[in-house]
Amino acid sequence: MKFSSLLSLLLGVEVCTASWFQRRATPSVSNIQERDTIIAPKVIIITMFPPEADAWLHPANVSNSIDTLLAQNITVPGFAPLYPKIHCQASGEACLLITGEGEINAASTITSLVHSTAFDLRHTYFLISGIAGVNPNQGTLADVIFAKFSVQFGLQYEFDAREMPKGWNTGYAGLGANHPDMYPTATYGTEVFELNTNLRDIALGFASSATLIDSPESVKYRANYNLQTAAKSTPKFKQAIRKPAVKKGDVMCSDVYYTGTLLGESAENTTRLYSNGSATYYMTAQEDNATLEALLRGAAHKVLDFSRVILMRSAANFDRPHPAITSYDNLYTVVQGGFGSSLKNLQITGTLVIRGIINEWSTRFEQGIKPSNYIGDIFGTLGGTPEFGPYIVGNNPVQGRDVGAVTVAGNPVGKGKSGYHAALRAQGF
Ligand SMILES: *[C@@H]1O[C@H](CO)[C@@H](O)[C@H](O)[C@H]1NC(C)=O
Ligand SMILES: *[C@@H]1O[C@H](CO)[C@@H](O)[C@H](O)[C@H]1NC(C)=O
Ligand SMILES: *[C@@H]1O[C@H](CO)[C@@H](O)[C@H](O)[C@H]1NC(C)=O
Ligand SMILES: *[C@H]1O[C@H](CO)[C@@H](O)[C@H](O)[C@H]1NC(C)=O
Ligand SMILES: CC(=O)N[C@H]1CO[C@H](CO)[C@@H](O)[C@@H]1O
Repeated sequence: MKFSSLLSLLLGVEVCTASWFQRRATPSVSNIQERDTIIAPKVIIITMFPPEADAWLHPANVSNSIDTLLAQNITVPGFAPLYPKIHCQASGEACLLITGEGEINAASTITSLVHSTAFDLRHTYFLISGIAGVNPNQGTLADVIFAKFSVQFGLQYEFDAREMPKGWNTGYAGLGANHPDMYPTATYGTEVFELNTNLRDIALGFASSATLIDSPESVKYRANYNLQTAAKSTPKFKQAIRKPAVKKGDVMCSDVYYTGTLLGESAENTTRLYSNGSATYYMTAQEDNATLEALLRGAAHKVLDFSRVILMRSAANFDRPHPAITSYDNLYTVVQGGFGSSLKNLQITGTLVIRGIINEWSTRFEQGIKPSNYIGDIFGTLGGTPEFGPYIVGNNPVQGRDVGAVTVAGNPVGKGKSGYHAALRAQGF
């Protein structure tokens, strides 16, 4: 290629970039300039796809539903191509956005929100509101949970189960680990997030007065989980066969939409392992730790307050089959009837939470709800010491702190028995 044509190519790219920028940026800039005030929402509802949003945007006949969220539609540069706008009440008190599904969409959209000049998010509560799969050992169709932890399943090594090493119960092991039971030795920082439990409990309190919706199909379908194994007279899935309820529970997030008993159990194990036994996998999600990572980065720069995040998920389907059907049937053939009721239950319970926050804004919520537990990520990016993760011996890449631990053969090991054994295994003992 001749130099001149290279130059013109480069210039061409430049011109292209400029016109792209003008085309894309102008509408949003003028959107921002047309308003004389920056919006400081009290609550932003974070949904992932249109059915979750529609439950809020068109809340027909729900008593006490909040004022319409379609009074202002504001384009935010960087939002998903399919969902370019955030929707707000006329007052700006509550807004709603759709991230798009999966972790990449969630992280990109929330990062764009965090850096938008149209909003002041410093006092905003974030209500993540999405449907989920449910672990029948923990809960049932149409349950609504408020989470303390979100754990990331995807950051693992994976063998196809047909080729997995002898003696393994799953094809997955943590990054850097040489066995499924071993704590990962490589951490990306997004494996585990912990949220403000004082706020979680207040939200749960508001939501508990809700009368949850259920469907006749779900009533019938859940009963299948009552099947008893020959050896035992008590049902294996006690929680799966009760009526839907509002509960505490943790989220396991994965881009892969898996189905089946073994992957479900593997996710239970990973959730326990990554959180050092603190988290229990109750609901699935495809976005939450991406959303939480983007919010955490905003919080690290004081753009928003990570103690104001509420994670709510409602069960649309079971993650694994009942004892009489296959995993294939669980995904493809059975009618579980939880989709509509889980969507509705998020809106019913979430409305109580939002009303609670707005009603007691000046007396309680404006100044924030102080957490009494650790909040943040595995690195301790926001300060404090997580009860999970490997960073306790001055090896923290963000904080470099040293909170003391024992050493095996010159190598640092974690607190407790499992840390000790993991370190031994890692060294070939
Ligand atoms: C916002 O968008 C919705 C459709 O998504 C529309 O019905 C509504 O009128 C819009 N609001 C305004 C103020 O334009
Ligand atoms: C989960 O962990 C338990 C206890 O260590 C083990 O018995 C089981 O096989 C594991 N399940 C899977 C699918 O890895
Ligand atoms: C978590 O467990 C791992 C081993 O499983 C250990 O290395 C680590 O130190 C533990 N973290 C904390 C905070 O106890
Ligand atoms: C969030 O968690 C899921 C499931 O554990 C994981 O696959 C994903 O990579 C995590 N996302 C981020 C951005 O860390
Ligand atoms: C089922 C139900 O209550 N439907 C009502 C919803 O609200 C509209 C408008 O107020 C009524 O016309 C419906 O009867």
